[in-house]
Amino acid sequence: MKYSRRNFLKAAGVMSAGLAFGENVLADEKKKPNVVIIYTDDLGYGDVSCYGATEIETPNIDRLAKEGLRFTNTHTASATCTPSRYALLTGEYPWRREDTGIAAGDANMIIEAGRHTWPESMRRAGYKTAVVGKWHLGLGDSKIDWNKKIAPGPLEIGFDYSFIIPATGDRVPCVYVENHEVANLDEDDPLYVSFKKPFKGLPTGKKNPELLNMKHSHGHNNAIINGVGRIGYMKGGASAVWNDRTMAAKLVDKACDFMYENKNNPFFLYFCTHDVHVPRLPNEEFRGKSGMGPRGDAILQLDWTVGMLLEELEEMGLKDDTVVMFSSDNGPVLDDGYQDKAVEKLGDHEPWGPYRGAKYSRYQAGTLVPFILRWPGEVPAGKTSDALISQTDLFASFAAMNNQKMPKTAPDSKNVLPALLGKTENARKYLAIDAIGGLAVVGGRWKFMPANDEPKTAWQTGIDTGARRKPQLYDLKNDMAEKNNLADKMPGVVEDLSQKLEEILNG
Ligand code: NG6
Ligand code: CA
Repeated sequence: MKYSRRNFLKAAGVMSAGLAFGENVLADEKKKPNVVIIYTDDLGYGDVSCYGATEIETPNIDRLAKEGLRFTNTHTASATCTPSRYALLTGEYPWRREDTGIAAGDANMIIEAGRHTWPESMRRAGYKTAVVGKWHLGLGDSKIDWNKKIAPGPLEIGFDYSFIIPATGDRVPCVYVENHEVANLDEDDPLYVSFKKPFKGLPTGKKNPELLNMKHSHGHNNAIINGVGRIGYMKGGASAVWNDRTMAAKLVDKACDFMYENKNNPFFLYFCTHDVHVPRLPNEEFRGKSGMGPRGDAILQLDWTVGMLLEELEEMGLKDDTVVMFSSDNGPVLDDGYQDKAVEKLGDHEPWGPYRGAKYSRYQAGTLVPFILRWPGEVPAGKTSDALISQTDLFASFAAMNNQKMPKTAPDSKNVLPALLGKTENARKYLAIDAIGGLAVVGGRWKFMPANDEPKTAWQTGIDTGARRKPQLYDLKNDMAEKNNLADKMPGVVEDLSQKLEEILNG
């Protein structure tokens, strides 16, 4: 036996005495569980059958719910992608900074290199960490040359491995970045990107609509990549251009490789699907299968993705040793810029579930998303929890599980581990969210939205952002669809919640 301090303390029966904070001898006796978070894009509360969808079947996601705990009151930090992801990884509400809105395709890294983030915390606790999939938090710290080393990026904020879509599927460059480099780039065919001007001689969606396989409805009329108009222009890099139709499979493949390579030590995987964001170009296998057009087919592809990851875990014998979480970055949207029949073919499907609003909106459906956590044997199976949770809390909760200290730069992350493990429904008393329509605070049964002058309709999508020139107060217990504004009738509650919001803002 080696006389390490740990073994000595164990042998002496002094398990934790004198240990530095952060060193977790007790947890060490039992293997640390792997942690996988499947973070989907623009998937609504009502988009999956275990959350009430009746027009589409999502058996793999439902299986997670059957074997795990299904949460009904978990909010993203924001009703759009970049700010939600910023909060998830940093533990800081995004509106504390000005540069956390939807990031441009050539945005620089929003999270500072070296910051103590959730993945960094997992790494300090002994995990191997990876991000696979959509990033959308910026890269580099000056104008990016896509043919050279691209840094800082995920590897500078706590990930050991990264394979990412740099921004979104509808923004150039349409290439994967693996660690610090564009994957499969041929140096004889360099890649150039511009968000200002088209490249001479190359077609655009605006000028050459006849070349498009899927037409845009708004925006998305710049470079044509794989027959689809995108935001921004790019030239060259042909060997590196992704295939939209195999994107889901590619991401599954990379994620499974990472898990397999790390099957003998604890791993943390932040797996970000592109589904069901636009452009929706699912694989042939799913085409036409949902009867709802590409958006429904993309939901089926997403369900397949979840199934593949679960199967891989099972095959490796890691099902019981892995915490699997499933959620979304913001609420649902139908037409987000392409004519893909999402509106026309919706039928009776209700992506927002019983809630008001959608992506971009500060009404409930903007930020209230599916959230499932499975940990066989540790977390009750097939139950639901109404605990009020912000995705921002995952950082502090897993840090608590690993006896890791939280940094000061994560002021908005609360430890709700007992609620995540299904031991209690007491989690948060209050949480705040933001959207194109402004901020909102949820406290117990109440939701309050201060008056503001933000646009009432989200740009070109027609979505009601929830912005109003008058304050709004809703009783979520009796009016979950936020129809009946009680602000005039209940000035005391308005006063309390506006004070609470003020405290959060100054906190
Ligand atoms: C909007 C895009 C939308 C989508 C969104 C980001 C237009 C007209 N609309 O600006 O299509 O890309 O940004 O979505 O360009 S998110 O889920 O990543 O936040
Ligand atoms: Ca999104």
